[in-house]
Amino acid sequence: MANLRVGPRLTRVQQKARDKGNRDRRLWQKTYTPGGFLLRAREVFGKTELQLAALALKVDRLRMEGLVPELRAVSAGKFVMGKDSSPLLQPDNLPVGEITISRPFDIGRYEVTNREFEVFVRLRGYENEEYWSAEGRVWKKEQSSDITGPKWWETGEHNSGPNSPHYPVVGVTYYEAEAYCNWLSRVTRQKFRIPTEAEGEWAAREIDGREFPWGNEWDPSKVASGTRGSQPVSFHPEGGSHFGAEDLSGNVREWRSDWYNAKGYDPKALVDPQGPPAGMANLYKVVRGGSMLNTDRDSFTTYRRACSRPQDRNYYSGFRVVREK
Ligand SMILES: [Ca+2]
Repeated sequence: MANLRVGPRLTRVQQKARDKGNRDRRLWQKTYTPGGFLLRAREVFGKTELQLAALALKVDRLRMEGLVPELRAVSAGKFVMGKDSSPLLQPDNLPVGEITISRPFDIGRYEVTNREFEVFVRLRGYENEEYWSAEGRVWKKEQSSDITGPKWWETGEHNSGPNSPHYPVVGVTYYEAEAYCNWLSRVTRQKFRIPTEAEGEWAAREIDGREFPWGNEWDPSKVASGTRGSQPVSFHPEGGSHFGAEDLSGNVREWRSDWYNAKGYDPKALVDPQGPPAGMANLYKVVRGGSMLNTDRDSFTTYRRACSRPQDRNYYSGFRVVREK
């Protein structure tokens, strides 16, 4: 009988190597979904985050984008921040001043989603202290049990957790949002952070000083409002801003990096304002945009301010990122 075997005879060692190569290829194909790649690579190959980051960047930079929230470009520019002629005048909206945003930046098209935040959680971002500010580490230590994810992450309440991938992440303190940005910066070697109040208002308001991100007319159909729970982030594209960021008003309210001063803005801080310095009895961070719990138009104006303690975890609060250029 003729020998029907095709190809050279493989030694046992070569067969093992071939089988392992096939397994790795299958695994690679299976896990090559955005974000999923890093998760599986860590679980299966036991690589550190920095090794993974280097690998991901080397292998395919474009696919890495799946890890990064979708972004929209925002130009530098000047705009009038604050409001002095609202029927419901808020003293914290004063003084009105022309603000310069000196550098263009990118802003998240949407609020950060559970799906995006899940990568941070599963890569043990909560356990890795280097992503956390000193205040964030203190907050974690003060909790009665170890914090390994946002509030309601495990139970799935309030559209939280991995079973609600396209909903905004909620139940995160300012510190958790900040740690996520630090982690994302480390993994991508780019600079991500929480927007300043001025950056967020500029991204929503643009040069024409509009009342709402989409224009001057109040239209509740353009905003996630008056619902008991949050909505998936892509539900209101018609409510997007000039720069293409959506849900800047409504859905979940969003952390800003500035400390809040109820007496208003610093009249001298006119170029890239950062808010009042820490340590001046500031207990609250700025939050912006109103949430799905609100129904009145004023909550959704581009200039309306609100505040929250940085350690607060609410089901109507989340955040979005900016990326520096
Ligand atoms: Ca929002």
